[in-house]
Amino acid sequence: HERGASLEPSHPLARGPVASPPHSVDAFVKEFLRELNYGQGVPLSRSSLNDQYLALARTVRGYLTARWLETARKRRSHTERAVGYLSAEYLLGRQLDNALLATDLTQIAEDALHACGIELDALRQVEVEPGLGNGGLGRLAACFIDSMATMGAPCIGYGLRYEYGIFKQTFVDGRQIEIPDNWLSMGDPWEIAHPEMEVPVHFGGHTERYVDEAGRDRVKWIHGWDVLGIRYNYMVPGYQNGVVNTLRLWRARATRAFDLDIFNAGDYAQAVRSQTFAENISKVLYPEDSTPQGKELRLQQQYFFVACSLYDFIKHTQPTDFDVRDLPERIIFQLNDTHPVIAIPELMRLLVDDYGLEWEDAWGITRQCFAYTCHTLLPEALEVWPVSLMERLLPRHMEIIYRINEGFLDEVREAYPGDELRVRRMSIIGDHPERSVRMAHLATVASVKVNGVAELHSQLLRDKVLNDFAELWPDKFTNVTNGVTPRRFVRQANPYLSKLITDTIGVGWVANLDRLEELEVYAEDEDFREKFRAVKAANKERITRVLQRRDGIALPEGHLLDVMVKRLHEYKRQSLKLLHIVTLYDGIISGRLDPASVTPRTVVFGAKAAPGYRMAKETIYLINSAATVINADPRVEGRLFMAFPANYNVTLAERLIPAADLSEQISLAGKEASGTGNMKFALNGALTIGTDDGANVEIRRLVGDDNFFLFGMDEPQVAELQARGYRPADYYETNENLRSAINLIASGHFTGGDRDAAGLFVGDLLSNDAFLALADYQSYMDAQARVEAYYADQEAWTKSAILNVARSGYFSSDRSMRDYIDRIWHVKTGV
Ligand code: B1H
Repeated sequence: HERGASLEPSHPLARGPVASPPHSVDAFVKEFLRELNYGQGVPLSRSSLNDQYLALARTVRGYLTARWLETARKRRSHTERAVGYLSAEYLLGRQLDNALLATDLTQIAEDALHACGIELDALRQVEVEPGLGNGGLGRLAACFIDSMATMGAPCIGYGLRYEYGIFKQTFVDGRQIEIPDNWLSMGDPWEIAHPEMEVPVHFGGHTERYVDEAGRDRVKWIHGWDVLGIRYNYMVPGYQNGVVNTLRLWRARATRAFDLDIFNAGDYAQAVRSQTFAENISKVLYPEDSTPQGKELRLQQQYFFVACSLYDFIKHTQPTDFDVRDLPERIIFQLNDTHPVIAIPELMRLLVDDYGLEWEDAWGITRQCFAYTCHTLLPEALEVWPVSLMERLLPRHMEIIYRINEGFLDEVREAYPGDELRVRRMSIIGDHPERSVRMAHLATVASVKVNGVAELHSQLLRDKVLNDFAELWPDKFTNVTNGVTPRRFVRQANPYLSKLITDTIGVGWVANLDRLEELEVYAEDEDFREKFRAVKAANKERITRVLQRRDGIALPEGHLLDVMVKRLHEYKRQSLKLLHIVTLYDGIISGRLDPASVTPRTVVFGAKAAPGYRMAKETIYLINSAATVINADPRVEGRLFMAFPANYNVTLAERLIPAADLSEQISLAGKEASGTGNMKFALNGALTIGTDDGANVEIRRLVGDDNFFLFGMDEPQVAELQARGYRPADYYETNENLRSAINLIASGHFTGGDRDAAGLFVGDLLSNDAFLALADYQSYMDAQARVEAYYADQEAWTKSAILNVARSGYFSSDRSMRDYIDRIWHVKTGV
């Protein structure tokens, strides 16, 4: 206990970083026990599983922190351009395994825990996954930041630290019930809070004009109310490369000034209530996927996180003498859909009002700092905000948007003199049904590049949704096909397949997925095929254990495993999948189909419905009802089985996808922007049955027609049928199997005799069917018959499965990031 010399700020130890603890079992045990004893405050002998998990997570976090500090130090020493990924969602999934893999500590941790009498696997189960996203869009953001770290590219992810993530789904009598996801209740060992780093964010009020000392006309925003943004850092480790990037999520806290006024007025209760009001901003993730709800709180969330992020980037990551005119050399903000698009007027406001730049100069800078990714084609999914709401909540931003629009419409009029219809179509302000801001137009006008997320999607964006803009600025539009991280979705999720691949071609594929090509020749190798089948079988055993423990579901053995997991949405057509199963079942019980001729098949569904989406919830209820009846019917002779485990999430995906034989990607052509589940299945050796939609098009082209079950209309055929006038009843009347299946559902057979319970579903199919399920029904049934025939030849099936793996390296999110870097961001890697 001697007194050491005090450290000068310039001393190497003060400048950090401190070296990582050594990679040895002994060192790990020591660190772990230190976290348990002095962090959790318990001795090993009295520690709970949660204590042990938290101590383990903090131990691993320690190893990451050393690399994180080092990465940050290196980044500060140069001025390379970085990517600021702005996303309202990050669907991260569990962190522990990913962190262990990135630091190559899995074996050491296992041995170290073993020495303490603890099983690593038991601690893995304790982790609650952070579900800060809805589906594909949020998961994509998580894959992208993983890839950026693995490529050593400078990237900060910015988003919201929701106190409640995507709801937990349970079923009561087959109906979805939502339970709040209180994911932070046991403490989150992965976050590093910085309550002292407060960013003020303003709302409401009005604007005033004034003349500054230099005699220039300026605008002042007199704020109505404020909140504070509190910084939470998460580490994003690259795969065994020493790089750890940052994900920075914001939590809202009431300002002190805000409630002090009220305290002083003597109303304590009101003061506490207003605190709650401010803190509501980061309270909960909106559970709508693909269909924004236009709620005021949602706009507050969007502006809140974007304002914090821009401020943080300029004030906290750049040197104090930083000149905002250099922003385009330092940052490119990627807008993950329109949710963060309010960042555009916010940057204009900072440059013009706070930094005193001239409008034209500020606009010149802003136009270089953003790029926009569109994730949809559904017209109802394009975000708009009523002008009245914008004026009330963000009056200065509304003025700025008007001015941006004026300049833009001048440009349009100059390019197309006299074409006022076009001007109206392209305007950032729409008039119907009420005056509102079209966020996709604002994003397109201000961005360097606009991209879709798969080839077909980008083409439809150019040709349809944003056609006027593509005509005006053809070079602005580009495609970047989505990808998924092979670290989480192959290496971690499928250890058996990973071992087989590594034993065969070496370990390089994990960070260079193109190397899977080297597996191609092994499709012809009988011994390899045998091993590949053994991997699938082992994964099926694993998912059987998982579903037994998690849901009490007993999967039958030896079935074709047919999986449809994704958000419940009409355009994705879970209804069509249900019609397929009911047709088989109906055939069996009516004697038209010999059960012995049906390929034994288990269909697994996973899907959450937005809480307010009636049709989606009815579909869930019908699937559950059909499962109960079909699974219990002895006439089926065990050849059909349906499972619908509740609460499909990243953790379940990691267990389920590696076991699948057949991947259902059956959206109506032209509706699914890309899909990313489709890629995860192909990479894990499932064959796809799918339409020519989203990234399915590219999957089929790469894996080959012989290894993909294509069905249904393509997009031009869909457009043509809709133009002709689609009548679902025509298909019902002329297709006997279809009619019989629908009649069986309508009769109440699955709903305990209650015809009304199936009424909404059946009524809509027969009279509306907006996504043409009936039109694609026969084609889908035929394709399923081809699946059955092909599955009977296990050697052929296995060959195709291997070729799916070997030819899907393109779908690594590392490749997506490479494309963004080359075509849009132009940032350096390996730093
Ligand atoms: C996708 C969304 C989405 N597209 C609004 N759009 C949301 C829209 O909370 N909201 O209001 C949330 C999500 N999500 C998906 O993005 C596409 O449907 C998929 O096809 C695509 O693969 C994925 C990633 O690009």
